[in-house]
Amino acid sequence: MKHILRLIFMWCVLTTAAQAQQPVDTNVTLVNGLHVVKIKTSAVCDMCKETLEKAMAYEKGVKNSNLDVDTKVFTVTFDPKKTNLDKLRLAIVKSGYDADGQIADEKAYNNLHACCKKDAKH
Ligand SMILES: [Cu+2]
Repeated sequence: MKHILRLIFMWCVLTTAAQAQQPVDTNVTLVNGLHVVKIKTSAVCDMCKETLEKAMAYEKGVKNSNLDVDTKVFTVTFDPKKTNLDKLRLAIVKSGYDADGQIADEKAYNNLHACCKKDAKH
């Protein structure tokens, strides 16, 4: 009986550990130990693309980033040991763009070029 309890205990520890390795967010996929995340932004043009990709290049732990202007989806590859989704979203918000549900920092947004505003006509 003691033996069985021990086995159950071990199984619990192992499954919990395995789950901890998996990304919690459904938007995240795991590729070679790196996390690839898709963040919905409020980017509207190529200038936004440049701004956001540059901002990501300065972010610690970010390996690669690509913004699709048509879909406004920002794909970021990062090292989960060095950064996380919240930090990436914060960096986007601070650049003046919405990130998923989070609204852009007002000051940064006001500093954006006119063509980069959410309601800009293209
Ligand atoms: Cu723009």
